[in-house]
Amino acid sequence: MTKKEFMNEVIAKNSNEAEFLQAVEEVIDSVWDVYENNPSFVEANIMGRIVEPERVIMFRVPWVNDKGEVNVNRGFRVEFNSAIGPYKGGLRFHPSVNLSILKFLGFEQTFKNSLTTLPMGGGKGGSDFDAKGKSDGEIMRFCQSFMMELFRHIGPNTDVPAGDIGVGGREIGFLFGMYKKIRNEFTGVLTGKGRNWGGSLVRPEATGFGATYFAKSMLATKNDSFEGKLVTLSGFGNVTWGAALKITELGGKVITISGPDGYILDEEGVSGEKIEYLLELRASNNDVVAPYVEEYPNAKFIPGKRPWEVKCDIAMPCAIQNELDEDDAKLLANNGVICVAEASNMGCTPEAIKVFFDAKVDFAPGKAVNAGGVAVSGLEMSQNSMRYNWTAEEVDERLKTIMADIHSACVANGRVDENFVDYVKGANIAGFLKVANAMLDQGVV
Ligand code: 2IT
Repeated sequence: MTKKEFMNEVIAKNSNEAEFLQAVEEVIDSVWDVYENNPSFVEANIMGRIVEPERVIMFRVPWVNDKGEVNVNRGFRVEFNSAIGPYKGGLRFHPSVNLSILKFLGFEQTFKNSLTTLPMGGGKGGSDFDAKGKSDGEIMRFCQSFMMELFRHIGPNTDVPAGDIGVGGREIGFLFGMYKKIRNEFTGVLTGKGRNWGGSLVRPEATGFGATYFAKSMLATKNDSFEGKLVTLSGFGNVTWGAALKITELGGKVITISGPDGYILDEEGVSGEKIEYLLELRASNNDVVAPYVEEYPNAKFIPGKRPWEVKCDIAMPCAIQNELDEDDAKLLANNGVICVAEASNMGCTPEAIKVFFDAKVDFAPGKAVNAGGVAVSGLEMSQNSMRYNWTAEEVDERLKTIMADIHSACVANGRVDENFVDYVKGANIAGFLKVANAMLDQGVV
């Protein structure tokens, strides 16, 4: 079967799942040669099996709002691949959530988790629940109802969810409390827990810190660094927060953040207390960044636009899939960007990635750049198993080593020439090989 024939079959089977097909196509493009040149992979139909989730669970989530009205949302858990460890991946609560989005995320997670070097399979879940304008009590009742079904499908050796968009420390607390009550078990069934009840130090910062360490390695291949660089970030949640902290520490200046309402341009730099203010913005449950300029009047709010029109040296999308398209990529390239490190999952469209590739701008994909989040989730699982906590320094050192190893794996599998690395290809091949070989060892399951 040719690559094209294979892809056509996947399209026919999943024709209404645009995001999932986008994620599959990227991986197939990168790994097909490696796959075809390994007859045992082809004989075991690894590719046919790897694009099919092992299990998809979809369920009703009923809950009562503060007015006493009965609401219903849709809940999901996509258990994509358990070849190298228990299913592992976040829960996303966002009105855009559907099966296509969770399948793309679960598929990506499988290769990302493989890259971390830790024993974790791939999964993803969530709900189309919209937290905007909801009270804490409503969020708690929703999380409890969600767990009343999810609990029967997960466990510390089976499937270990964590947070993603719309699911942070507060939601993990409500979910964990209900799991513990139903099972009568205190286990490491979720990661991203609070530090007093089994959480790992540095987990909140891990995705943003890890993405910055990865970008630092990309820059280092050109004997460059963050020192004195202008950096544009999108988003204003957990990933943006962690990235802003670490970039500022490394001497870079973060000049933008963004929300669904537009972006903030702060030429003085989003630093110091302004970074902590992001947490306040997020906690307000309004999903807007405009209030930043009321707090810091020297900054500008540009409504309805994305931050990629701002001239910068380094750009790091930190919000959501397909948040940076072909036109955005052209603006960045024409403005002289040298490095684009995707911290969101599939933040750039395929057309945008092609623009970076053609302009020889260093670009690395989310599954490599943002793997620090799930890596520290893996370290949280290790600490829970040991019934022991590492210090922040110990966790951060391990995170640095993991991100450096992922960067090396991308370079080893993606080097094009002396001056250019195809990080997309490198990440996909390195992530794929480990999972494919494990599937081969375990027979047709
Ligand atoms: O996209 C991701 O890697 C996450 N949302 C984190 C998953 C995890 O299990 O920590």
